[in-house]
Amino acid sequence: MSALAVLALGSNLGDREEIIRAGVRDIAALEGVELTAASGIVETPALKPDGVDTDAPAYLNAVVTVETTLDPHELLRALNGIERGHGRVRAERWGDRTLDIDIIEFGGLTLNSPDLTVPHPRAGIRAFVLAPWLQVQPDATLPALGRIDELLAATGETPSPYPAEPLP
Ligand code: A4P
Ligand code: MG
Repeated sequence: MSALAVLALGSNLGDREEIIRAGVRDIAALEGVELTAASGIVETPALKPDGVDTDAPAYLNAVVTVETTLDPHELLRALNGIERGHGRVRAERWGDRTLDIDIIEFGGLTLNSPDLTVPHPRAGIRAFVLAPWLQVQPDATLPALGRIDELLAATGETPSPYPAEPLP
């Protein structure tokens, strides 16, 4: 049995483009994971718990889809391992980071466990997730929220495409 999962990558420290690129390569190399699509890269100002922080380094974000035989928790552990491999240090909530990989969607499942909430609870209001996601799954929907093209329009934001060769 395999499931289609949607993963979002973000980086605002270090060589952001190379880190996103290496993160996608690492995901593709995971046992039990096949990369099926990758978006372009977008650049947006850092969103902090108090709002947008233009003094913090800006983020690059991208979204990939994978077909996986791992279960959601196995996938989360594998992704956390990739983050650690890129020097991720967890200090403050929504703090600057070399690499963040979030599970946005997993096979249409709804999951609420202490360490994993799927779909990602904030995906539906984040243009930096919705815009690249729309590139790889134009007809995607979020349970209870609806079509991601309409959710993106509702944010009123248009993340800037970041000039880069296609991922990975
Ligand atoms: N966790 C629960 N559900 C999930 C999920 N679906 N995917 C748990 C991944 N992890 C999930 O995450 C904390 C814990 O969430 C994990 O240990 C995992 O068990 P974290 O990566 O350590 O910390 P975080 O990312 O700072 O926390 P959080 O609340 O997930 O942050 P968000 O909401 O992902 O926001 N601004 C821009 N422009 N671009 C960004 O990408 N990202 C964030 C992080 C803030 N501002 C940003 C961006
Ligand atoms: Mg995270």
